[in-house]
Amino acid sequence: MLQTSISQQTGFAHLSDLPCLKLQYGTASAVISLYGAQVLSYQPTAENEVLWLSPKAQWHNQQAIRGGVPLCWPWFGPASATFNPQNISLPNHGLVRNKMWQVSSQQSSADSVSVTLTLTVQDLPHVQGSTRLQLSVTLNDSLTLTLSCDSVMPQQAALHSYFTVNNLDSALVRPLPSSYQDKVNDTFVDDSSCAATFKAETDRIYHQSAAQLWLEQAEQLLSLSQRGHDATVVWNPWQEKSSKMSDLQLDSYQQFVCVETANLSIDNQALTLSQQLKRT
Ligand code: TA6
Repeated sequence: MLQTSISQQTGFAHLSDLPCLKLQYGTASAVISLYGAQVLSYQPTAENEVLWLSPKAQWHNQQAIRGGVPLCWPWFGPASATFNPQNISLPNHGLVRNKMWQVSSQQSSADSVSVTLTLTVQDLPHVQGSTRLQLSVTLNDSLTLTLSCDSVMPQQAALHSYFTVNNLDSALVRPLPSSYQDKVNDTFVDDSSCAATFKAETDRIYHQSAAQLWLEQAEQLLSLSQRGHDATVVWNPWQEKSSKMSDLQLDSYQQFVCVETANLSIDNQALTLSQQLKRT
């Protein structure tokens, strides 16, 4: 009989006082921090970690945890005027990475284990009243994260996933569109390779990306399926940026790449954004 469980645990890695949930489905496991509703670990089999957590990640003082799958909502990057009509000081990547979420439901079956976390936000800078955001996480032979908000309003979102890489030089993300927005050089680039490699600071938005992507490395392949997106963001800070980030070590850039499932439209819309991860 397949062993399945959902259990509360205090602490993960060096974050020893962090309230978490642990999901187990046979040999697969995942750990989710209630702070930020942030998946911090996904192991399809024991000791086979898919996600990357900075050894210098912190969760006190309202800091967002560096690693796992941070949730960016209701805006991505700096808040544009749509989200900041009063032009006040607002954090990068929205308001929910440093909030304590509630567990609203959980279920275990022979098919999967899943949990739903919920956060109610009062008075967003651009929308008065209360808005409810949900993250559902389902574990079986893959891990699926779904971020949803039923409110029809301007909202962006991203599942800002940090993936462990064993050899950055061989890491490759494809298939990607043949052009991208280069945020490092503030320009648009045509790239017939339709792939992202990591040879320098990389910060790219690929608009209208495909539903099925692959993160390829020398000896392993990760399937990344996405739904409800209109873009994929690919990021690696490289050495200089890493050196300026207090929650990264100098060599951290060599250990991860971010491949982010995003919805960057600012139209009035409800949100359902999913990323499914599977080692193949
Ligand atoms: O997704 C890429 C990016 O927008 C980069 O520009 C960089 O800012 C990164 O996210 C990390 O942002 P954070 O606010 O988590 O430091």
